[in-house]
Amino acid sequence: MAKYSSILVAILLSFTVVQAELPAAAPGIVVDSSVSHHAAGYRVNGHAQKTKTGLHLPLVLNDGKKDFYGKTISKLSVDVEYETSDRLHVRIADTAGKQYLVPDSPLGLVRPKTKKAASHPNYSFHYTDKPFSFKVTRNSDKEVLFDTTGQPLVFEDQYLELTTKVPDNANLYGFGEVTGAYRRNNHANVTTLWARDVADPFYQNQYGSHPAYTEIRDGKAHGNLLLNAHGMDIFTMTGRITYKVIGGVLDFYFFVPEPATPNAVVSSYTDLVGKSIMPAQWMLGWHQCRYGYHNISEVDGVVEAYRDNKIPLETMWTDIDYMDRTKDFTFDPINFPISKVKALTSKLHSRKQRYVVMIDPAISTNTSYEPYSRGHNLDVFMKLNDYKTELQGQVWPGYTAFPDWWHPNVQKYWDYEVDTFMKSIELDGVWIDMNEPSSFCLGSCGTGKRNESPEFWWNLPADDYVKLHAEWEANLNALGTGVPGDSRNLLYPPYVINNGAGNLSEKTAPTTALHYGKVPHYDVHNLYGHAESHITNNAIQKYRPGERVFLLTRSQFPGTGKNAGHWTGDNYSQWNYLKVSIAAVLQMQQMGIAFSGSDICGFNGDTNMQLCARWQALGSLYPFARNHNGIGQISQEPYRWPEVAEATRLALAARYAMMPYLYTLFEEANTVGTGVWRPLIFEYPKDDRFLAEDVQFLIGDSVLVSPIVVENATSIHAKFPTGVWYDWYNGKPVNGPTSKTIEAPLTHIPLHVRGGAILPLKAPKMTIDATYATPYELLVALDNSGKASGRLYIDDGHSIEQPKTSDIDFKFAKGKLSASGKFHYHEQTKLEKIAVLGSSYKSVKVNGKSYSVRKDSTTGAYVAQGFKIDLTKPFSVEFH
Ligand SMILES: *[C@@H]1O[C@H](CO)[C@@H](O)[C@H](O)[C@H]1NC(C)=O
Ligand SMILES: *[C@@H]1O[C@H](CO)[C@@H](O)[C@H](O)[C@H]1NC(C)=O
Ligand SMILES: *[C@@H]1O[C@H](CO)[C@@H](O)[C@H](O)[C@H]1NC(C)=O
Ligand SMILES: *[C@@H]1O[C@H](CO)[C@@H](O)[C@H](O)[C@H]1NC(C)=O
Ligand SMILES: *[C@@H]1O[C@H](CO)[C@@H](O)[C@H](O)[C@H]1NC(C)=O
Ligand SMILES: *[C@@H]1O[C@H](CO)[C@@H](O)[C@H](O)[C@H]1NC(C)=O
Ligand SMILES: CC(=O)N[C@H]1CO[C@H](CO)[C@@H](O)[C@@H]1O
Repeated sequence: MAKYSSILVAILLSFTVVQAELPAAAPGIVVDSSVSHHAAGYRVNGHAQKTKTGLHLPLVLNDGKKDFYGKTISKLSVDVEYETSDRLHVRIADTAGKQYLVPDSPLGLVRPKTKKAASHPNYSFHYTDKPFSFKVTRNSDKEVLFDTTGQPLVFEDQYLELTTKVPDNANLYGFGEVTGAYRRNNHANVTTLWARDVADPFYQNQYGSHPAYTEIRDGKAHGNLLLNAHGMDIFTMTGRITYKVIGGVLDFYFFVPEPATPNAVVSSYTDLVGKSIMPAQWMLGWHQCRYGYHNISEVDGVVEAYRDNKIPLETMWTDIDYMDRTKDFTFDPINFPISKVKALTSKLHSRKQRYVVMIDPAISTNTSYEPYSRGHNLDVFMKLNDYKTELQGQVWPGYTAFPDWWHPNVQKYWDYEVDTFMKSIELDGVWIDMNEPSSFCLGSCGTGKRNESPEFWWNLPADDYVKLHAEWEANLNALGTGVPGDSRNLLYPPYVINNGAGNLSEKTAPTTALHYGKVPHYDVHNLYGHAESHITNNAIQKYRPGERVFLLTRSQFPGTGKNAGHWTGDNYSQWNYLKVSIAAVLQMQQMGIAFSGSDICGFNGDTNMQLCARWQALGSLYPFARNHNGIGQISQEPYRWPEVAEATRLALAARYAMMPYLYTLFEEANTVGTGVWRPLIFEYPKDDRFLAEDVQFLIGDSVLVSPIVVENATSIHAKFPTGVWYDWYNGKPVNGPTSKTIEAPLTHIPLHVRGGAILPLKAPKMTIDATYATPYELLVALDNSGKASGRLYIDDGHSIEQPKTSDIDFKFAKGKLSASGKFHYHEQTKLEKIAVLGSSYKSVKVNGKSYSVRKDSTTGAYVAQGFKIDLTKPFSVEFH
């Protein structure tokens, strides 16, 4: 949830004093003065050494200017590993090994240790000796993908700088988490990565940090990851990308798949960082939440109202409202007494519905609060730079301690708290918020005053806040700007990244605070939420062994997708936020966090009927679909307006009908890595019309969505890729490539099915369980040559281990539909309906028996039914 109103944001901005000589300026202004063009640079010292996995190059510093923003490190090692045929690893690190590295698995990458160099890689690595520079090229067309020639290389303890040349109009996608257009500005822009609790400002640093991009050049794609968790500014300027990083090493991975498709880049990227979590089927149902439900009867009332209004509801949620004085793992004894919460979860479970609540990392330091004393006794909280005193920041319950996810006791601690809590109400899933981590004060404001109740800064008169802030700052400064034994200035590193909050420690833990092993928060800040998602996922697995985990996290890093899903944070109930929610979800798909979505109808500010109707329709198709509202705003459950209710019923009917298709896409995200939602340019990389398209998009490769994101609009001028596209509702074909105005009255979201696709479907019901109990249907959408194909993945829908699964390939050609593949799952429901778009038929022969085919006047399809085809073995049917 958000904590700032816009007035307070204005107060905050008045604090953003920028030191004039520094290259980064206030958010929103790019000042990329490349002083480092005078940098000494490095040269290869002696000979390159061939290693088992690639190449080792020792570097030494040239003569010239140094110590720009830290202490220059004169001896470096370049290690080049030809990890796989499509993945190259180039690490430029200090030879002494003192700089912080992103930890290995489980927090870091999932790669097995490379034993020998890939024998026929798709790329080549080239370097020059003096000054040292390097290039990565793609072998198939000799294209230069990354090139540091003639660009400075700076390597200091608190400042790394490296530049690659790119084409002047490079099509760059990624560098998230950012709110804005999907294709990134390639002319003059800075993307700052420093995890931050803020309500989705455009083009500023926010909750997650992904120093990775995909570039599409002449229809071909490649990708890049800088595996570094430090604060950084990434400048995308005409003709180049410049990284300015305040610590760690230059650990680059290049993804060069063949064929060079954007989807293959995502697949290659997620081979390294980890594949997206496999959700249980119920998680793909509709979710309802708000911050500001006053009591459990109000929550129960929402559940009943959904039912009365015949709108599907799978999962009911509660924000921090349920807690006793906003303390984790507690229940408000008056408004959310545990017995009544338990009664609600029991009722939900009896109706095959679920319940999820929020947990924050910050633990109240109230001395009579047991989760605190247990954590304190296990010594699991973050410390100040004396490595003794607990850090005490401020979050919702007042002064709080922050679990150190790196502490050897923390898993045991969190397992107990999470398990006890979840058991107490048979909770189905957990939502972790505020894990950048967010803190409402600067420094350790609670030290020595844990039993007082601090006021929230935004409730203070501006003058008082200024005084209080000065006091916090003085206390923090008094502790020193670093940690003993580390010469770095951790509070005020000389290079000032473009952090929208100002100094690095604003609104979060101080960068001088220590984690286990005396690791300063400075080095792991961007990993904090990611680490929490790992520890929490483990804890939930112990609570329900063998069951897939429902976990949603706000902060993320490369690889978080293997632990959790993500919602895009505290957006606003405004049309521009409806629009950019699409880019935000596409960005998460590319980063391997397939289970993602935005707060439907908007979080901050009041929504309205028209906006909510359009958002419900689009949001019903988000990979993770949840209506969520802020405190103090008008109610926005879909049944509050008849039009919104109708838009929701229609769009959710499409989602629930497509559930087997959607679930199959999630399985692909979990195994191959491809997105559940895909930008059109990822499927049609040669169609330049789609380079900057971020309103229309695809679900998988077969369903085109053309949503309305503009106030008062009742149609969209939609672009269609090559081939035939059938209207989902009436079957009318559109022949692409073309553009066409599609009518979209208030309750309607245009959807088109690709000719050539076979979609496995179910009949939509009020819950996922009821939907899955209906028979299967196939929608066969023929291409212009009368062919189609599709895939269906089946398992039990909820267990982590799946000994017996089915993976069915459907093919349709010359009137014959055949199913082959793996049929190991004992599927009970049968295939009872086949609908064909694109050709007319009179009858179909199934198991030697003939059934008539009729034309459905609504959907325009030729429909055969009346049979029961077993999905446990291959079959074929013939249409005549
Ligand atoms: C950052 O910290 C310095 C040193 O305490 C202070 O002078 C400056 O005002 C701070 N900037 C902001 C934006 O708070
Ligand atoms: C980055 O690009 C966007 C979109 O072009 C623009 O709105 C924004 O102001 C730019 N940011 C900076 C810091 O220049
Ligand atoms: C890409 O790598 C694979 C695996 O080594 C190889 O089979 C293929 O020929 C390569 N493709 C190109 C175009 O280099
Ligand atoms: C619950 O909250 C609603 C909305 O504020 C209020 O109308 C109702 O009286 C409350 N019920 C109970 C039992 O407190
Ligand atoms: C600490 O918790 C106790 C018991 O819930 C409560 O009475 C007390 O007011 C709390 N103190 C603070 C400072 O919140
Ligand atoms: C939408 O229509 C309303 C009512 O006519 C009008 O007040 C509003 O300005 C329109 N919005 C836009 C973006 O045109
Ligand atoms: C905190 C913040 O950045 N809020 C922004 C949300 O969006 C509105 C409208 O775009 C902006 O005016 C706010 O500044």
